[in-house]
Amino acid sequence: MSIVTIAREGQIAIVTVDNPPVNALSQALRQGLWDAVEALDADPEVSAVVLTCAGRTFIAGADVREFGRTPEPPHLPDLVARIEAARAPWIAAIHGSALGGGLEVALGCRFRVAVASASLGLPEVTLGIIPGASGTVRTPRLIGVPAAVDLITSGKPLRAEKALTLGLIDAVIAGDLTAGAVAFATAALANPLPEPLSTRPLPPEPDAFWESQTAAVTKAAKGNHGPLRALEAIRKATESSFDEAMAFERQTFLDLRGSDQAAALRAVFFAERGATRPAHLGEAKPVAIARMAVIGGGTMGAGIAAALRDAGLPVTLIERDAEALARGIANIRAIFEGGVKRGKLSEAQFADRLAGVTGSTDYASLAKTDLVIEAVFEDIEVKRAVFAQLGVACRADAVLATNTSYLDPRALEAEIPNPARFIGLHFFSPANVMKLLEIVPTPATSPATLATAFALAKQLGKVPVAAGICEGFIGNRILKRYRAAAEALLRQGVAIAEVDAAMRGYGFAMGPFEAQDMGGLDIAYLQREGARASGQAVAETLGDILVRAGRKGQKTGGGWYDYIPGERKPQASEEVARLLAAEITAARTPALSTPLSREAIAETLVGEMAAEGDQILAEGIAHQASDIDLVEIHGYGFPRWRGGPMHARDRKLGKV
Ligand code: 3H9
Repeated sequence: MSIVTIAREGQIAIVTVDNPPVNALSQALRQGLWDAVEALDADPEVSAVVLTCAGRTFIAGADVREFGRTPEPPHLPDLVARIEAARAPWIAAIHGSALGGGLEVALGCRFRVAVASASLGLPEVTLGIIPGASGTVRTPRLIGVPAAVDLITSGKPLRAEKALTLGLIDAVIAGDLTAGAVAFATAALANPLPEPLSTRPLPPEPDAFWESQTAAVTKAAKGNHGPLRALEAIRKATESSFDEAMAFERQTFLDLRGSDQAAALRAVFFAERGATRPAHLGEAKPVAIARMAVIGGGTMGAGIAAALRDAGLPVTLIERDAEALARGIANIRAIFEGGVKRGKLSEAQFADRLAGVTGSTDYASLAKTDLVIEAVFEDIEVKRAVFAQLGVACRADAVLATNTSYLDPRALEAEIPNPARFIGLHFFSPANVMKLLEIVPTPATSPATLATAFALAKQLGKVPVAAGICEGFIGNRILKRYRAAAEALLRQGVAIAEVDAAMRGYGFAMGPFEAQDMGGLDIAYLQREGARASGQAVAETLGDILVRAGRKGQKTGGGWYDYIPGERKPQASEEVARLLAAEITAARTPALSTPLSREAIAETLVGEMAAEGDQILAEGIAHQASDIDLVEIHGYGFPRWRGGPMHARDRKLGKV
């Protein structure tokens, strides 16, 4: 069947695109649409054309899989211009998403209508590029420069109502979209047609506008170069002719398409889409989950409960006594209150979130629960006791999960009958915000339980990654190596602040030492001490010296840095220099003969992360390199536009 078909309703032609899964603008689709314009132009009976799409969405954009190849005609900018120049006006009828090239096709149409649930946007900057088919040139002519700047440089889609307010669409259609669009077209034909966007004027903005926008966009982009280049293209559109602006946009688009950032962001795009249904799941089907419970209402448990409620799942919180339960419920409430304060939740949504939380101190209340997530104190005996109780209280087929970040989950499954339904679900704090979910099956975990964990992740909007069992799973194991490598640099004479500045320069929000100061040095210290107490040989770290001197981070007024009370700005610490002097000058590691550049520091540390990743892959702890990249990006603040440590290293080596 053809991917573009034409039907007629009186004088109105209906062009339907059917190119699953998301009607992306492959060469074949561009050609199909081009041919449709030509055919309809040649038909004098046609007075308007409704462009609609089959399946779950309108055109979701250019076909990203074609970005690695030489572009083939008809090129998208030409197609958009061809639609705009068509003899009879085209009307885009939008459902699902009109994104990137999809919205640009709609901008070539004389009118745009959409159902209320539709979203419209130009997300190109999230792929390291800019709109390449007139997005930066036609959009400001339609909705004005400030709104176009917001839409294009943020890459965030808008819902139909907002799009209507801005003038991006002409009507929101209730009921059947095609019928509504045909009715809209019939009514529109009774009036003079609006001018095509390419011939509408676009007055320039003052320099001060561009200066303030440049500052704001640079700050928000955090190293991603797409938004700033998009801003330049929009400015060009206001200061030169339509054709000159189109040429500038096209050139910028083509330059960026082959850039390292675009390659990285594309790799992450596909890795994320593959993550929710990885090949290793095979044909296994998830079990249905309706009733959920969380054990433990501390920071982690409350965050998990909030994440479940955000996804609309009812949750029971279990605590050991009434007082702890009240604290746990208060923790959950505080998360939702924060949502209201930041304008993310309405009062009604707040009430609904809380209404779906039930508290109990009695495990017997879990008799009908389908999935339980344990999030109590990270102590094997405490957790064992919880699973012993869950084993008695829950149905034999209820999925039982632990949120442990370091402990061996096999030690916990021994407590329950039928360990096939046991699994590790490692959330990251704050669990209602962080996207990463490490899913840790044991050898006993059944395929259905594993599939259920992935289905839950999708429902929660998380990025799931399967991890094998080892200390720290994927993420914390790499973190340990990263921190050790950062300490090794200090021993070679690199300054603490220099390492942090290098990693900020690379794109992290914080360097390894300032991040430890914020989170507290004592957690990792206690883990090392625990391992030492159990007879393991754990090397002494520089962090151990600081914790023993009472320097646990910001909360104790100092860690790797000093802090002025009430402030978060790190200050170089003479005490730290004194405490570490002996270690650093002990010349266990030869000092560097020439200082390392910040680029070299970052490359060293990212190389160490990737080397640990190689080891993790070799041991079968991760299924694929892109999973490791997703862990780092979504759990540890690795800059997305670098693609993760594995991608960044491989790109440097010319392998990807
Ligand atoms: C652009 O348009 C540039 C132009 O300005 C200039 C050109 C000159 N291409 O996300 P899902 C696949 S840049 C190819 O799970 P959902 C995806 O890999 C583009 N494939 O579905 C997956 O494949 P598989 C601007 C694509 O319902 C399947 O479709 N557009 C593309 O949760 C389902 O995807 C964007 O950035 C694509 N463009 O969400 C939009 N998009 O099944 C990107 C998706 O084999 N797309 N696939 O794994 C999205 O945001 C979401 O896919 C969407 C649907 C919201 C549309």
